[in-house]
Amino acid sequence: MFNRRNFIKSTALSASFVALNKSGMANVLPSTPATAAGKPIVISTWDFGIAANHAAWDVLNAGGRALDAVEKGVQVPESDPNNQSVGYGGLPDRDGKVTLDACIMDENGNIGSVAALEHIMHPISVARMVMEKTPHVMLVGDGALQFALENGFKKENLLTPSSEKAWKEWLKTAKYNPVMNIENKLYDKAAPTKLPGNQYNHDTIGMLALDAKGNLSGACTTSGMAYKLHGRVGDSPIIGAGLFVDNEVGGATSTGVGEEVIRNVGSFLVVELMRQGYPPEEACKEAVMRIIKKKPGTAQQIQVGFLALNKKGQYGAFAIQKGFSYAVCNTDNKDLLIPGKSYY
Ligand code: SD4
Repeated sequence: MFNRRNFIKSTALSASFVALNKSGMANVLPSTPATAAGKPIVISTWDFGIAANHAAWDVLNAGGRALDAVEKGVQVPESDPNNQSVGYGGLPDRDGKVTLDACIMDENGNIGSVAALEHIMHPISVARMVMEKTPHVMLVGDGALQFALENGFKKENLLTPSSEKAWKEWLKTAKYNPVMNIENKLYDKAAPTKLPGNQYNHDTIGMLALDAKGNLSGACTTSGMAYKLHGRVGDSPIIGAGLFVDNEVGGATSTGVGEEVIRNVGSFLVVELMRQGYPPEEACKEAVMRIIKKKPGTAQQIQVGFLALNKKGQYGAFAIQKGFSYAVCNTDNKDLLIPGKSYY
């Protein structure tokens, strides 16, 4: 149960940001200015989030719903063949199959998710359809594909020649062993623009939006860890891990090694910390610290980043490793790219 003593203990890391007033409630000292009421905002992970935000912004700026904005937004990297970590063009699993994970959450707590889905360009839209047209919240594998095809989605080959080539190169030396966060090692330092994402790491797009009515929604989509075991599911389609939205408080999303995010129910944790009074960046930092504390050895080798947006339009992020970035779009800034702070 929540009590003042535990709250003070759990917020020790954030003492300079959160002060308690006389009644024991948190006074929030925001890390970013609040968005004026009625002013929408969208934020998303990595530098490819800039283009995705533009598509979301078109919806928000026209007075549209945050849910529509995040779906439209993340569709951009999903259909970009040059983005090797989301949707079409994503690096395959170790069997050469491109398998996609995605989820979506709206302002009313509705959720939809697909995992290990093959052959569909926009898994986020299948996830939305699961949310809106079925009594379920999650479909996986063949069942998710069957549902998509029954509902008019087209079956496509998502493995691009360059991703197939990269996979075949990997097969030569990998001994068929999946490697955690291999995306780090795939980064081509000689030609950094060849791969999407920011320095040393690139994966999932997680997007959070606040619309003019003050409602929040979020979306998360990825082709997951490159050369993973066939059937491996990461955090991205798991509500509470890769994404969580509470319209009273805020939303959070994650990128990086999904196993560690799932272990700590990361995005739910970030939102609950914001409910307790943590500013977004501090909430993300605390979630990162839980991962580091639980598995310090593993944490040195991997990247995980959290991104959060609260109900007032304040945002922030924190990652384990350097190199994480996120994109912000609102009335004042269309192409803001912010380097995420990190533990290392
Ligand atoms: C996942 N968070 O599937 C995603 C993205 C990723 O290495 O592949 N990370 O875990």
